[in-house]
Amino acid sequence: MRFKLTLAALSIASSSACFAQTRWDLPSGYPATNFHTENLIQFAADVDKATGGKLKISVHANASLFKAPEIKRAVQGGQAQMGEILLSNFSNEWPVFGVDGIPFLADSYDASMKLYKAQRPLMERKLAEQGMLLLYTVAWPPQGIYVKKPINSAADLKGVKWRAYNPATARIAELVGAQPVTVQAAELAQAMATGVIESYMSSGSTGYDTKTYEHIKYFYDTQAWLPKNAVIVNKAAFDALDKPTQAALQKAGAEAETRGWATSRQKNTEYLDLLKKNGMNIVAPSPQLATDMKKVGDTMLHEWLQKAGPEGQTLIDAYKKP
Ligand code: PCA
Repeated sequence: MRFKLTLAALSIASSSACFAQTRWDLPSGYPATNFHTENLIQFAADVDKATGGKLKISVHANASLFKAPEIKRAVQGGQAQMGEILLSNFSNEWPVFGVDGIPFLADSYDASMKLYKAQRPLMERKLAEQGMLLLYTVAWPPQGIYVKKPINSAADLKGVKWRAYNPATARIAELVGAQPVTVQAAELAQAMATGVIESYMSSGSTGYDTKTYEHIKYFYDTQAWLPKNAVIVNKAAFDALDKPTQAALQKAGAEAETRGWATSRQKNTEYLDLLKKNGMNIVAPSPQLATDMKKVGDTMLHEWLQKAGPEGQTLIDAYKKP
């Protein structure tokens, strides 16, 4: 008996020595069926496979582990080893995080990718200062206006209860005279059901995820900007991995980025079709509404440049360079 126990203890000790398994948490703010989350799950499966099960990443969808605006700090503090954030949620901390939330600065997938390339080196530096790594980003589909009644101009949005998801969408509300209330995606369906909000700007993706068509019948396809989610990693947790595991994580991240951008592009039209099937009117903005929203964008770019200073100007110049 004693001999057996010793052998068992020995075998456990030796197996854990050559097979140390690491478990990471990956909080995200969006539902499990959202394309960003599906991409994260695929990423985690790829890492599991590439490391032979050495690094197990658990994706916690729909703000179940941390509320969306808290995920960045959780990763920085090591409460989560990695996480998915909406970059423009952090524009008050540092304007560069919010450059992809400025209306009509980059309003197509190609422009958005170009903006990302100009923004990425700056973000890598900032996140490194904060003890984190930028693994990858994926753009949301272009943002349009969900509203209960038909609108012809921005003036028609006056006094409307408007859901904001970041400082930029709150600023848009102020500029058009709507009443902003900040509500994260995980609470959006409830905010519509209880009448807390009656309008908002977002993608077809979030409109579909939250069954917006049950409460709101119009989507004005302004294609105003494409905000990005970013997947970030705690640097100390990363450094504690062996080299092959680090390489596997980075490779799976790069693949998730390519796959995510392609899926976003492809699903954009699918989501709009699904909304239509569920009774939503997908409307092209009138010339007046388009002009009004463009003006809002011009004001916000001006305000952003004032806040971001020379660093911001350099970023915009790099983006605009042909
Ligand atoms: N969906 C997220 C952010 C941008 C988007 O398309 C949301 O509405 O919260």
